[in-house]
Amino acid sequence: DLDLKSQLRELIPEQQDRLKKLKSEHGKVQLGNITVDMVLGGMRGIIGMLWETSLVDPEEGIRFRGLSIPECRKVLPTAVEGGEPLPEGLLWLLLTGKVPTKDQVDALSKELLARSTVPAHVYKVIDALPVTAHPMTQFTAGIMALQVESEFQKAYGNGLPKSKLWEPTYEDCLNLIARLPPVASYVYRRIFKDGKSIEADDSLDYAANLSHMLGFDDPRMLELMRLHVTIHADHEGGNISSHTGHLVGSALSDPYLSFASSVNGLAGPLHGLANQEALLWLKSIIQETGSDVTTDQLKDYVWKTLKSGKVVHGFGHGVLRRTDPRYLCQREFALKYLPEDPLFQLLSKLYEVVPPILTELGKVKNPWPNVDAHSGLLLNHFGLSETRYHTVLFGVSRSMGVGSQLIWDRALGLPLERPKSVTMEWLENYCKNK
Ligand code: FAM
Repeated sequence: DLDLKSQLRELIPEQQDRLKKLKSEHGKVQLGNITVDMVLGGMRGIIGMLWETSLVDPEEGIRFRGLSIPECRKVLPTAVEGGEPLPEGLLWLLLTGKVPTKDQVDALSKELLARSTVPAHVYKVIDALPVTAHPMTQFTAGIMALQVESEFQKAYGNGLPKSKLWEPTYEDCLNLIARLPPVASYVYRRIFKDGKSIEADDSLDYAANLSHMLGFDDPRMLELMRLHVTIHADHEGGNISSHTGHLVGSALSDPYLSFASSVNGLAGPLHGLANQEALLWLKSIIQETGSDVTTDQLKDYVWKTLKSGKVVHGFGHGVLRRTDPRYLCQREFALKYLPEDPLFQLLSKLYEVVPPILTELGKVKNPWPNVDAHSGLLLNHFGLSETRYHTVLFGVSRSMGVGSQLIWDRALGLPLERPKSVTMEWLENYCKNK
């Protein structure tokens, strides 16, 4: 069957039963102890959320519905033989837990294209901002403007029963995912290309069209965009953008409101904006030292960065304890398509230099590089050199992860999220009595 929504309709009842059984049979099973450190430490390590679409293992990294990144690159349908996966295939996998056929992926590409018309007022909202506004600000403004067409909000207002809320959530999420490439490319062309937008090409898949509308038609760039949109889609539920989308959605805010919140979280430098910061940092090294930088010069530069109170963006992680497989697959891509690129060569040297220094600091739990160390230089290589724009593309991709889980949140009838907070006084008194 080529229709994603009817596949979901079949899957949902069995997953609802599974959740009911889990609750009734194991609801009282303990999942570990919460320490004061965890409460003071940004809830690190507290299991507190159901997230069906992906799971991060600290050593192996992300698995989308059980499949690692190398596995996804093997089994998901591609546009080019032996090439990068089509992100539509990942979306199908996230939603159904099943690897789609090429025909199913092609049908979904067409469906997304058919849903991609952006109402004119959205562009007016973006145009009302100064062209100097950060691309992420222009992007979220566009998402908020898309919200006007939310089917969820209408259906909720009309009293649609809770058990059916997943349907307008599905409609909103697919429309949102479909409309982000034109909105994102509008922002890019408005800021950097004198506002001359490019129409979608009906013959192209989702990521290729995104690249095309940005103004990049090199087949290698189309492959890069397919890889980029695939690997940035989801990273289990606790990262800031995914968690925020899920949290806001739990108030039954519609998917546009929920996802706009995700994107605002993504715009923080410790999260998605790290890709911008990481590339600016690489460029600053070349500017100061030239491209023939020695290992000692690099070590000095890293220490200088740390001593000035900054973090080394693109390194470290809240959950991962090894090199991010999203970094590694981008490294593979670079070795295949741009081994001579000076920024890539610089990053390869930093891959040797930074981890021992971060380890020497003594407090960094993971000294290895994450996804954001690598993504910017790849885009830069093919001409998308406007670093401040890069996080917008992360945002386009993240809509697939946040959207898939939002659909399941409503299908499973997950409740309002409301963890308990306490004051220092409360903790002091509690610990005194222990
Ligand atoms: N450079 C310098 N210091 C670092 C560091 C880095 N790359 N990574 C961690 N630390 C410090 C951290 O600031 C903290 O110091 P204080 O106790 O003085 O505040 C200490 O080491 C312990 O931190 P941690 O437990 O190892 O990490 P957290 O779980 O608190 O934070 C990150 C995780 C990602 C925020 C952190 O590693 C970081 O700031 N990295 C640089 C920014 C970055 O690349 N973010 C992108 C993460 C990503 F994959 C994504 O979300 N897209």
